[in-house]
Amino acid sequence: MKKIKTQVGIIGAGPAGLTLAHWLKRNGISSVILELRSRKYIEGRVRAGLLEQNTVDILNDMGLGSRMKKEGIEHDGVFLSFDSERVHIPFAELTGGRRITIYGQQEVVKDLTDAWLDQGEELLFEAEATKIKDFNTDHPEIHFTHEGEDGVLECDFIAACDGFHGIGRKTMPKESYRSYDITYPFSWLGILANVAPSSDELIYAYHENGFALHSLRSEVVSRLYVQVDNDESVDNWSDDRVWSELSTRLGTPGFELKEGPIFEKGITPMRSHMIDNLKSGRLFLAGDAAHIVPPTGGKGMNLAIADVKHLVDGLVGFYKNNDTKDLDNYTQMALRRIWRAQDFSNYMTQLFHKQDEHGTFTYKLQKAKFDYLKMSTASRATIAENYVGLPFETYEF
Ligand code: FAS
Ligand code: PHB
Repeated sequence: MKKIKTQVGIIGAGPAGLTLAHWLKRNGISSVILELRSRKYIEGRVRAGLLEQNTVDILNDMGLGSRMKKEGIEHDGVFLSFDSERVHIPFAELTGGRRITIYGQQEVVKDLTDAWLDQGEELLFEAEATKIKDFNTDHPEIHFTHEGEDGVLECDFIAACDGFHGIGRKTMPKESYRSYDITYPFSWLGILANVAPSSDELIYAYHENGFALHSLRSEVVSRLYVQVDNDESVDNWSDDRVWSELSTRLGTPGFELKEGPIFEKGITPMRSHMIDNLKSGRLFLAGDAAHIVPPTGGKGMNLAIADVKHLVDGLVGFYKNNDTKDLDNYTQMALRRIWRAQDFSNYMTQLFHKQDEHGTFTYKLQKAKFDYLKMSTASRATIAENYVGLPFETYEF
């Protein structure tokens, strides 16, 4: 039986778990990360690509942003399109200089994993956490399997950063939380293609055929998404069909979509999910373990890293000042931000996805929302500040 001892046991080497480990170390607090998958798998997993201003600031403050600075692409605005009519949201102008950076989630995971292992810190790959015990005591344990052997990670606190399918949320006492769910009647088919982006900023488009998003990963790699039915299969979407639908849905006078070889194609379901309690005893949840947002607001990874900020405040308060105030307030502080992101992500999803036939009341309401963006600077500023992410201090009310 492997026995490991540390201060904070972390389950999951996603954006939440890795950021937490680094941030705790900067405050002299030790941790060990257990990750179910191999290093190759987690560094190759294609997911988000949009970093809020806060996320960029956190990675830079921790000295982990050097490659992001070199290879990430800063955007000062975004294009919103409805029935081929476009509105530009200049968020840097509308938020006093706050912006987004396009940098693949797997690049963030690579940078944080490299730095963690280069510092000689402990991260067990292909180590599955199987049971969380005694989290209502001051010596909780994570039982895990690794290299065919059972192990126990003894710690003071457990941070379950193990995503939607992890054991963290499943361990939380059912009576300690209420859960909230929306499963949308559509999904996203996403592609990566070796072609230069056709726009220097993202384009979100509502079209009678369905939603489309033009994003990117670099000057030579584009990332694009189309709305598809939930039971859709990638086999029904030839590369030609993907490009012709993207060209139609993103179409507007003067815009030409460049096509190129597609090297990754996958379908992601769309859901809004969350529970309203992120702490039970000395077990804490962060990231997708506690909440899922539809990717239309680009919030997934950013919320995971933002949760960690509040958790670090709590753990530092405990270890440095033997003060449990921020730990006890963790759920309350994190929920304010999570509900904001849930609302914004739902708003963007409702506005830009085909939900009913052209001309129906639902369609007219979507159009009214879009027309409001055209006529009101205040509405554009609302989109801008939510999109780049509100500063942390905004939530201290
Ligand atoms: P993660 O899921 O990233 O990490 C959890 C880790 O825990 C995983 O590495 C997992 O292997 C590990 N784990 C699970 N159970 C374990 C166990 N028992 N023992 C040990 N380890 C365990 N967001 C966007 O904004 N834009 C997008 O385009 C976008 N696309 C997405 C596509 C997909 C398919 C998915 C699932 C999510 C997408 N997201 C997107 C959201 C995504 O970015 C998440 O919000 C982000 O990965 C959350 O980070 P973590 O909470 O760290 O969880
Ligand atoms: C992406 O680049 O993958 C991306 C960008 C914005 C979103 C979702 C995904 O809203």
